[in-house]
Amino acid sequence: MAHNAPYKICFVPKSREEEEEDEKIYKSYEEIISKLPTVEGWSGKPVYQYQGFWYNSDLVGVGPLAVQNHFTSKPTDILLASTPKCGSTWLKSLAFAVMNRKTHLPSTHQHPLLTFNSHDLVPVLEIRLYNNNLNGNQIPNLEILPSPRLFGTHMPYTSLPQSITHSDHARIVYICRNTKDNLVSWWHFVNKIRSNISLEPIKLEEAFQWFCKGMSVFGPFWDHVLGYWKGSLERPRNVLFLKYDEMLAEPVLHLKKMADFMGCPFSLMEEKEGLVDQIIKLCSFESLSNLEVNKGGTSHLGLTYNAYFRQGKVGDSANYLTPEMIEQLDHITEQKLHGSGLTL
Ligand code: PAP
Repeated sequence: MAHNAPYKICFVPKSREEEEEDEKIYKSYEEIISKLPTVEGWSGKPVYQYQGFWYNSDLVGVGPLAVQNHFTSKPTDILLASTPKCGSTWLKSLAFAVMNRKTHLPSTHQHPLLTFNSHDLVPVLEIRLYNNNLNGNQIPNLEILPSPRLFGTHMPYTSLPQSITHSDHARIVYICRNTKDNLVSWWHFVNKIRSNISLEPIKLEEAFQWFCKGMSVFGPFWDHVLGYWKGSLERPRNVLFLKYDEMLAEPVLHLKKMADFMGCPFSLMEEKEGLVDQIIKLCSFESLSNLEVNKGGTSHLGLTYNAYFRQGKVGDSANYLTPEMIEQLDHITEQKLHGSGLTL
């Protein structure tokens, strides 16, 4: 890709003193992390446990701590949250297309989603913006980004900065997915990452064990989902809780719900003109996965973007998991979600 992802403008050149200051700050976070429980994770790199959740050090560096200390939300911000492999690539595409539909008609041949993967249009706070491994110890200047700003995150609800969770205005759209498909999608993704760094693939049984112990990436999966679920019950005007499986079944209904929640509902005229359907088509698995950028472009992990597009279906896990694994996962899910009012 010849041009830079739009978010890169927030890494403005800094003076030598400012650079040294950033470096000092990141070093202090590294020190905190060096004292946390750490094990060798599924990618062959250390994973550390911070505030009850597991983070891959190579994937996020000290990102979560930097987000907590430096990110200040604006009232117009929208945060797209998920635990990995629940449909964030899709959610980001939809939200970006909805929010920017006046400047970028979904039917235009110049739409940014046709040349950028959605992760480059909606950067993840702790992975793209505050990740010292990725950005050479530079703290970004997010003030420079035009409002309303769209960000992604995989951080758990309970670890988000208070400027988001205590704001009357900032909104969060969370997407989750049924446990079994999440596990299988994650397992495939893990093996793509591993093969990229010349590691042997891990067996499904092993990924299953990691997952059940809560040590999947940004896991425990169930605690992550429950955090946002509770947030959506306590602050329904600020947290919208979506399920990938339901969105695939009824995309029109959910896209309209999202647009309402994001404060940019579709007008009757827009609906009549077919904008809702155009956005759904633009962001469909078939359209996005066949774009040049998503077939051949490379992500910050060094993976080609096609790693983010596998099947895009509900229920594929049945082709991989044994009846025993299904029973065990269903049992854990039932136990964990018991009494919450949530089913997955
Ligand atoms: P991430 O956490 O690494 O960003 P994420 O996008 O959340 O990944 O999840 C990837 C899943 O979403 C994949 O599911 P699968 O492995 O079961 O196939 C991927 O195929 C699916 N996906 C990606 N884009 C779309 C889309 N446009 N529509 C529906 N599903 C999609």
